[in-house]
Amino acid sequence: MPELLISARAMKTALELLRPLLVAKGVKPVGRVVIGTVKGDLHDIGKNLVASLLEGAGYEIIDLGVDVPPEKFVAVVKEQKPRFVALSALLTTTMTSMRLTIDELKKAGLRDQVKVLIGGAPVTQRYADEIGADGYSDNASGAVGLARKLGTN
Ligand code: B12
Repeated sequence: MPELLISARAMKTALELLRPLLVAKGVKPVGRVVIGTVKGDLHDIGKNLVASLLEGAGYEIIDLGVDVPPEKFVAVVKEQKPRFVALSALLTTTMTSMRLTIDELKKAGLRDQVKVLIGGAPVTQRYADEIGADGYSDNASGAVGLARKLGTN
């Protein structure tokens, strides 16, 4: 565990240095992504990896951090009009917040405006299908592939 946390911190610092090189100056973003770890969940290493790879692939990232309630996702989708909402969960107990977030997007009449991507260790394609997410991947480069497949703004 200590080694994992130390390497995550090293990765974060390195990515801050690499960010300006990865994101080519003046290039129009290919799409906007709102990303966060769902309510009740504080794990962010995988979410940060996904955000960094998407950013490197030209997406504009709005990172809401961890423990993000469904209402927050809804409010930001309303305001920022992203193409994608990317949800991360690492606990079996917080996976249910993914379903709640999708339900809240539906209630707010926003579900058709965004593609919802989900991931995290306990999440599966079967769960994605069950809750009506648009895409699932078990890794960060897969998240980029999904975003490309599902289209830009
Ligand atoms: C690191 C860690 C922690 C750290 C988190 C630090 C941080 N800043 O993230 C700390 C110590 C804080 C922690 C706390 C807890 N943890 Co913890 N933790 C882990 C651990 C060891 C590694 C997770 C990780 O970072 N993996 C590395 C990253 C790169 O992988 P990843 O997150 O899966 O992400 C990849 C993919 O899943 C995917 N992906 C991820 N998100 C998304 C999103 C999208 C849209 C897409 C497409 C893809 C995608 O791409 C990523 C890159 O490849 C796991 C064990 C494990 N093997 O997973 C336990 C684990 C997740 N934790 C667990 C538990 C129980 C807890 C605690 C409840 C412990 C406690 N009793 O306090 C708390 C919960 C706190 C909370 N409310 O969230 C359990 C969960 C069990 C379960 N079935 O739910 C696990 C599985 C450990 C275990 N075997 O028991 N934890």
